[in-house]
Amino acid sequence: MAAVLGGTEVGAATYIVTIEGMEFRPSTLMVHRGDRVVWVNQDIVPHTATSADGRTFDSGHIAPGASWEHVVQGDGSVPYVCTLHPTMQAVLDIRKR
Ligand SMILES: [Cu+2]
Repeated sequence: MAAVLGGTEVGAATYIVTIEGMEFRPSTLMVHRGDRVVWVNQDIVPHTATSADGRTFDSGHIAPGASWEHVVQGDGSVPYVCTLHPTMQAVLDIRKR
């Protein structure tokens, strides 16, 4: 379940994706364009959140205990992975506002 923390622009929200147990939680997150997503790494190893196309977004290494945030652009279903552990897969489902 994603947490909604409120927004910095009208209508925009902030969502948390927890990385824990070698999984992105939630594995599918519905957001709107312009929303902020924060990936929080609660594992003891680094991870990344990298769009499967390698271009839409790429966190680089997120250290244990660290986080990375990104304002969502684009549209539609955007699969992403951890490049360090390719079995870690999840999806941002991006809707138009
Ligand atoms: Cu990983």
